[in-house]
Amino acid sequence: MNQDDANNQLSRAEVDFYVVNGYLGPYAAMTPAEMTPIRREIETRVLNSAGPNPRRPMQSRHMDNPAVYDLAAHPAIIDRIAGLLGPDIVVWTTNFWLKDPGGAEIPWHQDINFWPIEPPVNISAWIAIDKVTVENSCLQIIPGSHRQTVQHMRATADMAIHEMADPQAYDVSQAVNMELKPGEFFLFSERLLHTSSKNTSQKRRLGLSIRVTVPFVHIFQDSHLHPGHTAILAKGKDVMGFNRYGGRPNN
Ligand SMILES: O=C(O)CCC(=O)C(=O)O
Repeated sequence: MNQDDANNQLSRAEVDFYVVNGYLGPYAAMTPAEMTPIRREIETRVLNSAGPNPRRPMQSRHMDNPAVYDLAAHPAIIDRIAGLLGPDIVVWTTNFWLKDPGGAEIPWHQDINFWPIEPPVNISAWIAIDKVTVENSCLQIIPGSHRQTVQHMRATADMAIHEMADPQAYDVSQAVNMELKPGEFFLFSERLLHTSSKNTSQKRRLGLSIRVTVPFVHIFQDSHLHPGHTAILAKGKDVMGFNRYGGRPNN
């Protein structure tokens, strides 16, 4: 085992922490200096161009951009998730979260309320492309909230997504801010309650969510994903054959 492999192995205490709290991290996949050219590539070749999903330009850019593919398949992320989900690992989609100054609030929600996967098994890695602080709307999470499924209801018109968790179902005084340097990420469960406030600063906030599951999960191509969508078999093998995989794009 080389040093990197050893660093990406989760300890028993880290696994226990994830089980109890539904999140883990932050960890560094790379330094802020290493993230600088990747950020430039994303600014010039991803944010200003159409992606594979005609309705969601920020989604599944691992399919058309090699730098995004490399982030999604990064061993610092995938090997740690393998420490929780086992040796066969699928990145089923990716999504950029761009919040310019003035960008709208993402209300408290559990991701699984929105997703086309069955059974509902997922760990997300949210990796910071920009420096992300309370000032420019870092994610907030509620540790332990992944242990129950919460009812969702219609969100208000000023929010960036159409449904939100029932406000009676959680206690915001328990919220933790996930401030990250460029290249840092944290992991969280498909049921962990999370939010990000309106960006009232003058600083852009850009991050990438990498959605990770296992081969026995069906990825349905409903209205969330476009026809022709492909996932990444990031580690191990798929003996089930339900899902479609693509390789690293070469443009
Ligand atoms: O970046 C954000 O503000 C929201 C991210 C999010 O909801 C997610 O990654 O599931």
